[in-house]
Amino acid sequence: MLLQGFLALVCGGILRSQQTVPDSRKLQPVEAEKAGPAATPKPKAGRAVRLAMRDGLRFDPPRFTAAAGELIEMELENADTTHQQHNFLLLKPGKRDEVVTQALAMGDAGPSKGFVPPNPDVLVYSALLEPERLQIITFRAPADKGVYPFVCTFPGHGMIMYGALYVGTPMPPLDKDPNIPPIAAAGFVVGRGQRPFIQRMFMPECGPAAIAVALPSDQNYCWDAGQCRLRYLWRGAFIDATDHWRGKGADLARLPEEPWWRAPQEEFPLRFGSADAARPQVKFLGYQVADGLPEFHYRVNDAEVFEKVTAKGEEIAVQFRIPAAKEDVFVRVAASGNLVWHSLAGEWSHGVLRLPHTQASQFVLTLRVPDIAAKQ
Ligand SMILES: [Cu+2]
Repeated sequence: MLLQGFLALVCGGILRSQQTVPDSRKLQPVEAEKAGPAATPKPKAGRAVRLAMRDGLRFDPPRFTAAAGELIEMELENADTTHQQHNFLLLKPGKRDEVVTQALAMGDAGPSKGFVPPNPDVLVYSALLEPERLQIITFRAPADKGVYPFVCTFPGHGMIMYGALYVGTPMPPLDKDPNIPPIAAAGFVVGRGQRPFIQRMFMPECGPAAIAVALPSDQNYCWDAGQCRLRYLWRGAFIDATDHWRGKGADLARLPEEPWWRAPQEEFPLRFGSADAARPQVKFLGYQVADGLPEFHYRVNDAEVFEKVTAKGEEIAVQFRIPAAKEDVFVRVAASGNLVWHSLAGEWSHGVLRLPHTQASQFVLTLRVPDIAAKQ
C-alpha cells in the first residue's frame, strides 16, 4: 500500500487524525527518483493550510500553492451544513477523471475504503469525513513542479468538487483558471448571480446584523438591522463571502466594488414632530419578502415603519410606509456630492424632508444612480 501509517484519534466530537508521510519518496515514488533526493528540501515545520468542504460540493479555497517538496500541515474540515460526507484526494497531474471513475467503480466496497481507489496516482488522501469533522493531514508537496488536482471521490461529487494544488507554479487569475470548477472561477459570489437575492451576512462598515440584498438590476445594498437603516449601495457583483466561509477571523464579506453611496456614519434619518428631535429608539421587527425583495419592519419610538428598497431604471427608490404617524415626519438625508435624494411629497429644507403626518403613510425617496462614465 502506498500510504500507510494512518493514525486516527478521536478527540471529543472532532476527528483528529494525522497522515504523516515521513519520506517524500513514498509520496512521490516516480518523481522523487527522477529528481533525486538532493532536489527535495529538508523538512521544516509544516506550513499550515486550511481547506474546508462547503455546501454546494466545493472546496474552499478552490486552490492553493506550495513550494516543491514543502511540508504542509493541512487542516481539513467538513463544514458542509447540508450533511454530506466528503473526502480529499491529492492526485498526480491529469488523473482526476480516471480516479473519480475508479472510485465510482468500487461500488459496495467504496464506503469501507473511504472511496479511495488503489491507484498509485493518489498521492495523499483523507478519511471520509462526516459533517463537522476535522482532520489534520501532514504531507509533503510533490517534488516536481506542476498542477496537482485534488478531488472528493464520494459518489456524485467528483465531477464538481475539485480544486488544484499549484506546486512551484504561479496560479493564473482566478477567473481564468481551467483547473478549478467554473463556479469557483466566478469567485463564489453569494447567490451565484441570482437576483433578487437576500443574504444575512457580516458586512463591512456595518453592525453584525447586516442584510445584504442584490436588486434585480446591477445594484446592491446593505441594510443594517441593528440600526434599522440603509447603510450603503454598490453596483456590480453581489458579495463575495469566501473569507467569511473560510472563517479566518476577518469574517466580513467582500464588496467587489466600493459603495457609490453611503449613509452618514451616526445618523438615523427619521424624526417625529421636529427635525431636531432627539435620536429615537429603534427596534427591528423583521421583514416580509415580496417579489424576492424584503420590506423591513421596525419601530421608531412608538411608530411602526416599513421600508423597501428597489431599483427602477437608473434610480434607487426607498419606499417608506408609516401607517399610523401621529406627528409630522422628518427625513434627514444630507446630500453627499452630487448624490441628492428626491421626493415628490413633502417639503425640503436644508437637506431635511418634512412630511405632514397625513402624507407619511406612504412616501418614496429616490436617488439617481451616478453614471459610470461620469465617475471616471
Ligand atoms: Cu464530496
